[in-house]
Amino acid sequence: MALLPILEFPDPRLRKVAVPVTSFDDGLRNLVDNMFETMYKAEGIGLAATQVNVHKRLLVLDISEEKDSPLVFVNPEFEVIEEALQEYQEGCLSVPGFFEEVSRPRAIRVQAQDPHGESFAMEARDVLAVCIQHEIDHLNGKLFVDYLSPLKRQRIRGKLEKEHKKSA
Ligand code: QAP
Ligand code: CO
Repeated sequence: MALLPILEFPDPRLRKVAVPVTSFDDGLRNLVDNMFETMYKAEGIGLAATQVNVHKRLLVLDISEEKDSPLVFVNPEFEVIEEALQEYQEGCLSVPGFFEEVSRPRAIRVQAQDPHGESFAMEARDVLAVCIQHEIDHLNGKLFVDYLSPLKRQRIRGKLEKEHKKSA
């Protein structure tokens, strides 16, 4: 297994739209393992392939306290089943150090494939629904900071650019 570098906002590669996964092979399963290792090490609850500069439609997450409930979604699609919005304080491994309230539909139905190409569907609500919507946004080149005011987004961008210059 290997740790993968995580792209950070405002890296333009985070804006790429990921393409569907078509081969369900050992390469894909190795990528999934590396994404989990990277996510757990960074103490994240979700990671999309886009964030590790792989522009394919897959994401991993684990919202459990014990970090023993890994979930993989390949080629995920969702529909809203409860329009009511919930506010949640979101963060992102690609926007380190910043957490802001974002509103999203409270419950969704997700269809996806597993790493072997088997299709499944599930309903998700609360934090799980937030996390899945946040990660699918990444696959479409979208970040949680896009839901904030331009002023807030610009401040976050400025602070992260400064950090990046320091460590460059
Ligand atoms: C997306 O985010 C998410 O800034 C996953 O310093 C977030 O795992 C979905 C993290 C909230 C639902 C609710 C961020 C760790 C992790 C940071 C993450 C940080 C350390 C973010
Ligand atoms: Co994120």
